[in-house]
Amino acid sequence: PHVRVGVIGTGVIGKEHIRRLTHVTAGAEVVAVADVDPARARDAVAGLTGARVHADGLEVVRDDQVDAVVVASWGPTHEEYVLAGIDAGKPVFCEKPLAATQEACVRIIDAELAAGRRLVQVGFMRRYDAAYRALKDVLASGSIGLPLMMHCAHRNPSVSSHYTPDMALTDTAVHEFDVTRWLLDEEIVAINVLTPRPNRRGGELQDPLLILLETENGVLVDVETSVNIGYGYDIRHEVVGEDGTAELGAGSPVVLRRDGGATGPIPADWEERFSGAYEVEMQEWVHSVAAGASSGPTSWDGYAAAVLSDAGMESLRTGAKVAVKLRPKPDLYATRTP
Ligand code: NAD
Ligand code: ISE
Repeated sequence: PHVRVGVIGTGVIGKEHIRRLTHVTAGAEVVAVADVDPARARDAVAGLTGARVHADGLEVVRDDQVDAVVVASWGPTHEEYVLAGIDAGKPVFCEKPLAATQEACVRIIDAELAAGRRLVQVGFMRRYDAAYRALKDVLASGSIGLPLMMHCAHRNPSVSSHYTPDMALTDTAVHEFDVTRWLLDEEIVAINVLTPRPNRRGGELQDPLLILLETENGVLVDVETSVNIGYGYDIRHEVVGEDGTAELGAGSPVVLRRDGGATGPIPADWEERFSGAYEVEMQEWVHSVAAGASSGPTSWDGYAAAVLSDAGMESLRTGAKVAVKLRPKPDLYATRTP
């Protein structure tokens, strides 16, 4: 069946999701949108006949013509819309972070438990990226033995003036928190955030960060976040195993050699690097909505990432390693999703 989608938040990624749902995803149609900036909402559906513009995101959730909701507004506003979606019994695709605090994520989990079913998918799109999926397949094959360490880099060319110091954890490293849990299939038990010499391009921002994670089985993971690196959007991930290593490829199918040098393009931003992943992510979400079965990263995954973000912020503030403790995992989240 055809899924009628309402989109809340029509900024950079909201507009991209609308474009994908309209022109790329099969079996979906955007029928309603809202943004606190009404001009942005109107602009986002300018070419879509029949799509309604609501004054408020809650009206999108309540709209009878909306079967499922995409939340792509600013992080602190997610909780209200996700809870409204669960209350209305409508599936919600929520961009990361699921909510601004772990307490808010617990409220979302409790609402799903009360509803008795999973309605929420969180936008951790790396799980849908072809290179990350291939890396996970290598780990599962056992060909490099047990994983011992991982080295990760998350580099953005620049960030907007709205980017606050906490966002290096809540907005940026949150992807490595999730992908570490997903690749290793175990929880992270400690986090230590170190602060190297700051990059002059970052102004007041503490950038870069070097984040050390420890997992239940003793795997150590280092994560560099550099959000003012200038040269491009660069995502690196290497797993060191007992018998070998596996890492994401450099990305470009073509390397140019001329004038005494070898070069290949580097993506400009997350949209370029992960465009394929967002497409698979949206398609799988729409299929799951049409089938009435949830899939993808859950509220539990959003909660685990939020606990790590909170612990990371404490570590950044105190300079000490912080233990990470999750509440017991409800059975609702026991089955594995992609
Ligand atoms: P953005 O600022 O471009 O867009 C956010 C939009 O939400 C703005 O148009 C704003 O007016 C609107 N908005 C804010 N509060 C609202 C509210 N209460 N109700 C309705 N609309 C509201 O930001 P963005 O870069 O598009 O990011 C949006 C979300 O998507 C964030 O949570 C961000 O972390 C996430 N994101 C995820 C990825 C990814 O790789 N998965 C990439 C970028 C952004
Ligand atoms: C952004 O919101 C994303 O999710 C991107 O994937 C990430 O690279 C960036 O740092 C975030 O601000």
